[in-house]
Amino acid sequence: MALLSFERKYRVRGGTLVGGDLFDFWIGPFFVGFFGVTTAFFALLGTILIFWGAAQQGEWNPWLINIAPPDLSYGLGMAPLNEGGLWQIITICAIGAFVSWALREVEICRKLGIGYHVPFAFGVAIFAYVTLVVFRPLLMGAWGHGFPYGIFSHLDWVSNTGYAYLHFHYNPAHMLAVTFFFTTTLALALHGGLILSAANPGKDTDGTPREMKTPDHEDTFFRDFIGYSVGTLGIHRVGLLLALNAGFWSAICIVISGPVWTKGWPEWWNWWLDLPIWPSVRAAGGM
Ligand code: UQ2
Repeated sequence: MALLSFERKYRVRGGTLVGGDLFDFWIGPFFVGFFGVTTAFFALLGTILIFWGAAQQGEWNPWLINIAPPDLSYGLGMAPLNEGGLWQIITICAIGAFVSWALREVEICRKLGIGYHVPFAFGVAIFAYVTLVVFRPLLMGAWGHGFPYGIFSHLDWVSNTGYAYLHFHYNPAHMLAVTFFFTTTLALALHGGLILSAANPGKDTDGTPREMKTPDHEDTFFRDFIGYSVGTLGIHRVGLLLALNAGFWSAICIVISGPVWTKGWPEWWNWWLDLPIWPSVRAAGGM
């Protein structure tokens, strides 16, 4: 792939966290760096182990491949490879690859002298994953509480885990997470629509194409519409805030299920009925 003319200016040495100049080079358009090497290592090893595990089981239907965590009886110990040990090693590879990927983002940010917002945002996604497969299993005393790696098997895990708490939609942190996911899509739809509307203004009545509009048109649309514009920078702050909260509350809603609350989630709402503010209700026939 050809080097774009403006890219030469940004292909500067330095900014690495590890390895000094040793891995400070590009392969085609891709910055490598120490963490590019570790990303490739962990991603490749983890992927190979998934397919090796599938081969051990004789399962070649991609929908049905399933690498399950160890039985609960193994607790927090290591398990034999074909009894969850593979899941444990693959989990280490996944975390190794995700964290390497985030640190490669950090090195690129340092090279360019920009903020760390992208690796921070990816860090929240990593936090949600690690909460599922490390923090919650640790708190509950067995790796078997992690979720299995497989297309249908992970769906079954989510369904079973939800029913174990009777009705997961009554989980207040789950409510927050879902609301943030939906609001993220609302914000992105508004933003995407607004930008494209200004960039594609259509034609005048006589058919001559209109020139692209400017951000003040974007502000004016929302001022006319709802009396308020959050602004061109503000919408990106709102978007990042919404998206990070979606991932964060996802992690919270699962880590409190078990370690903090073991009953059904509908019952959690009894705190409302248990408030000492209600008049006592007499037995039938009273008043
Ligand atoms: C905006 C603005 C943009 C935008 C959008 C808005 C010019 C290009 C989408 C409107 C957004 C508002 C009012 C906030 C929405 C908040 C939530 C929680 C969905 O004003 O400035 O810049 O893209």
